[in-house]
Amino acid sequence: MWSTVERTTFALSVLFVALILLAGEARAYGMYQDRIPNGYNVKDPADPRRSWPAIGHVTASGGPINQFGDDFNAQGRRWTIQLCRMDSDGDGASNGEELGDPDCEWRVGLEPKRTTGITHPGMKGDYPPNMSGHGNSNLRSQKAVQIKSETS
Ligand SMILES: [Ca+2]
Repeated sequence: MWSTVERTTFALSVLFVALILLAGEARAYGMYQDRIPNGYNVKDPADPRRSWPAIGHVTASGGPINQFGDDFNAQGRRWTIQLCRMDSDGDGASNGEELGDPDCEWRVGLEPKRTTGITHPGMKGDYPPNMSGHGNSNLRSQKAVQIKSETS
């Protein structure tokens, strides 16, 4: 059987490896925050005082990939017009509408068109203000009319 010293050494080694893996995960999503509009402005829908840096994951600090993360990966981990137009969480608001790039014009380094009212593109039920959400096509058409009247 293992001595106390061996058990302690093993436990510390496991802890060390876990910390390195966690730090690696944090760095990974930190890098991707620069690649989407308002990547640093996404909040926890349950507590808007808290940020949600791991936007492509099911928790604010990481964990399994959510649908937005899957779509982001499928686009080569870049903000593309296709990713912008998708509604990853199926709430009726496109990823671009949720992240302040409603016209899908944003590129890395630019200021997004909107920096307030940012919502989570990977969590259904968190959608921009003045939007109906829930994927209701009738409500989506009302939104389209609203956007059209704002731009004309
Ligand atoms: Ca959405």
